[in-house]
Amino acid sequence: MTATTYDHAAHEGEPTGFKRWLVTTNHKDIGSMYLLFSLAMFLLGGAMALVIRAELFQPGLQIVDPYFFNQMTTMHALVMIFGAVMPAFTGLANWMIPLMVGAPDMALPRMNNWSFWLLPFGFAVLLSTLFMPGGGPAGGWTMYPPLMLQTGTAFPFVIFAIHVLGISSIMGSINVIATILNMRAPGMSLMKMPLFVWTWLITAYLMIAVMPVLAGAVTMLLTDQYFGTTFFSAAGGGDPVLYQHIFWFFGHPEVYILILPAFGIISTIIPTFARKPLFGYSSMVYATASIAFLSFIVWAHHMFTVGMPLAGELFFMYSTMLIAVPTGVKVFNWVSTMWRGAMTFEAPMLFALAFVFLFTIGGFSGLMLAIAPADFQYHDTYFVVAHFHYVLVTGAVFAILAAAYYWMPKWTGHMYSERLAQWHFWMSVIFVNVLFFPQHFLGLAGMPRRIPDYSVQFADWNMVSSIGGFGFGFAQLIFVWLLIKCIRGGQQAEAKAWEGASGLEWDVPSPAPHHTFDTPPVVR
Ligand code: HEM
Ligand SMILES: [Cu+2]
Repeated sequence: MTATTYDHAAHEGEPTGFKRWLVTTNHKDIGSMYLLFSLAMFLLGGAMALVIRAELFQPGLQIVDPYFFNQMTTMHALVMIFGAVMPAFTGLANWMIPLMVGAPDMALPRMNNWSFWLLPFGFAVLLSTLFMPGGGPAGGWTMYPPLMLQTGTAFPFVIFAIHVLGISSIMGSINVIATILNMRAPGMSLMKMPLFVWTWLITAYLMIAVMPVLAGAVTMLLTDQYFGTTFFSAAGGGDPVLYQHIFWFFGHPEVYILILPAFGIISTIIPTFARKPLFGYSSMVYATASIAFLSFIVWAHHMFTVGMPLAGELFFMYSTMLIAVPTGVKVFNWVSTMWRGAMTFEAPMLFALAFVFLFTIGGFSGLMLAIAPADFQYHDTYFVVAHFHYVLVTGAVFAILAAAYYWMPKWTGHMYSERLAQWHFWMSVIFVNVLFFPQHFLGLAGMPRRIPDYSVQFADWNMVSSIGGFGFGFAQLIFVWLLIKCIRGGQQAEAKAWEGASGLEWDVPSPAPHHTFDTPPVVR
């Protein structure tokens, strides 16, 4: 290695304009790109959801052709999962993990650049399929055969896009693990790491374990379609249920990939605004690890109705219920942290509190779905849709919004407008319940999911749900407006923007300079 002197402030000779962003290896630049990309995908996926809710406003077929409706349900899920929630977490990881562990950057900065830039490419391919002959994929985000094999020209492009997105996730995860394990400041032992770092470490291992399984599943679809294999075709000795097993062996850990970093965020924010240290730090770490382990042995709760042997139904039912134990530990710890705390209710705390209440509702409906005989009733109804939107929207998305408010002063150097943020929160929390709570009733009454038309007895709650959908969508525009305002100016943020905050990220100025911790801080 040669020693180089490097002018940190001026960046002489470095590209400017678009090229600067194209070639950047700085974790803060890359973090910002991930976050903005995620916001763009959140708005696009939201627009797709509004197409769905507009069509479902009334019974009958009014606005879109049913085939396009199916493309919207499929693409909405793929865009939200792979484009909005996962990149938002990776953006937060990029920005915050080096700051939280006292590292100058991510361990593998060039790979970091590559992980990000694969994303817009993968999504360009995926979204372009909507304009291909036969349209985009329409068989649901789970891509079950034989239905998925009816996709037109789009078929191989969708599979290629999934591979690209998977590679991006795996590279991002390798980077997170390498950074956490090798770049911690002296004194920062594993059990002193902030919980956001812990939850991400565990998430990264989950991702490396299961993204290849998804890649395998979709590659088998590809060879079934074009190369004469019959993995999933009974006519050739295969079995379509095999696909479901492989997909959900990926799919269930995936839903925890979408929630564990959120747990880390909530465990960071609640202590700050309750002005008390987190209750039960080490039990939080062990609970996260237990959830990650259990997530590998519950997958068939998504397929209780395929005709498994009774022993299988029981195994997957009880193992799924077991997840409620570590999850309960977490909720208990969050509540105990607040107990007798000196709480204030700025936007990050409001979103975190809403998370604790509403994510728990999603956990309870999950437990209902885990009861195998009951799931025969609920499976593939709107009850499932209500369940996963509580855990994903009021869970994952609310945590991401909480994190955005919490660290926005660190990113931009300005305090956001608390007045707009309160509007955003209250509009969001009201409308999101108007949107998703009635879907429980629809599901229990038997309304199937993924349909463009429905029987008239479902009309009232669908209308309510659609009104909630448009309200929630509109509320997010407040956030966009607030964000633009905060980037452009506003009250100067202090290094430690929140009175009760702790952690190394609050030791560096706001906005965080381009390079931080060139000399590692020492953690006692
Ligand atoms: C408290 C723990 C949880 C339990 C017991 C649970 C249980 C279940 C069960 C049994 C199903 C299958 C329902 C059916 O199709 O009939 C399901 C579906 C689903 N869950 Fe959960 N769940 C839990 C937490 C979560 C979390 C944390 C997430 C994501 C952040 C999540 C996301 C989903 C999704 C996306 C589906 C639907 C997948 C699909 O069919 O498209 N769940 N859950
Ligand atoms: Cu699951």
